[in-house]
Amino acid sequence: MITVAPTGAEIEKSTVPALPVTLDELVTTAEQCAAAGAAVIHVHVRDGGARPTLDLGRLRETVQALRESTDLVVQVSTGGAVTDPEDRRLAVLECGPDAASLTCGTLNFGDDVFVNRWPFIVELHRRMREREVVPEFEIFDLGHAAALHRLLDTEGPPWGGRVHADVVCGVPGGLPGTARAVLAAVAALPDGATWSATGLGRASLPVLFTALGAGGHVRVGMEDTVTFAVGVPVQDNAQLVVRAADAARLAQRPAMDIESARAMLGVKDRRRDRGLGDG
Ligand code: KMH
Ligand code: ZN
Repeated sequence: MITVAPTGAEIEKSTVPALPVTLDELVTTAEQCAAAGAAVIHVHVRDGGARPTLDLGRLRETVQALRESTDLVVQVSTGGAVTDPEDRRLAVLECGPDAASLTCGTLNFGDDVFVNRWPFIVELHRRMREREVVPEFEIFDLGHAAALHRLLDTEGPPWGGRVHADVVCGVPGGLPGTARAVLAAVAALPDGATWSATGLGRASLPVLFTALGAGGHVRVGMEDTVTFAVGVPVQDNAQLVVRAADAARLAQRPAMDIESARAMLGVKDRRRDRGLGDG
């Protein structure tokens, strides 16, 4: 399963003009990435000035537009930017997504701190279950895998009953971008969990190949990677999805289609909400 994370909250449009920040750019990106083999889109939105925002109206409009234009699983970020307060991050769940990220602990994030207090993690988990939203548990460090065990032991399974985690490597302050780090984190996940892996920057390819070799799924995109090769900027998100799909084919693990991904993650089918009357 290929997830695309096209935008993120950290990269500036002024330094990376190919970053999709408007609704039109995001929809075009989603269509291109779905055609290239992506099954899930991890969504951050930007405001009119291309700054990260958690504006609920903009999020709702985005979820709706992505659902109308593709069959991709729409996963919104509850991580936001490191400056976003907890109440705004919780409110993201009101935009009607299929899935949402749920980061399982605090870590240094470059020069900043990405704060995820235990009571906040529990609240996100409870609200996702109430709203029938499937979490993707973000594991930026080994202790986050231990926190995931604690969460499931004390609060029970997420909505849909499946546990899917994303191992994120290469954040300065988190897991390094090595095969060994990916495998250590995966070994610490709950039994039966499915997982994907994400590598930032120069960690992209080692992490991609490790995930393919170790039976995992992959996340790629300009949230994490804006350099395609030494000295070569990424052209667009589809280029990264094509590379991941090519690598998966080479590994004889071709990209999972969207319907299989929906079944694996156990997402609720909200596509009739798109108003096409197609049931
Ligand atoms: N932007 C990071 C602070 C997520 O989307 O859930 C958090 C992040 C994780 O990107
Ligand atoms: Zn994100």
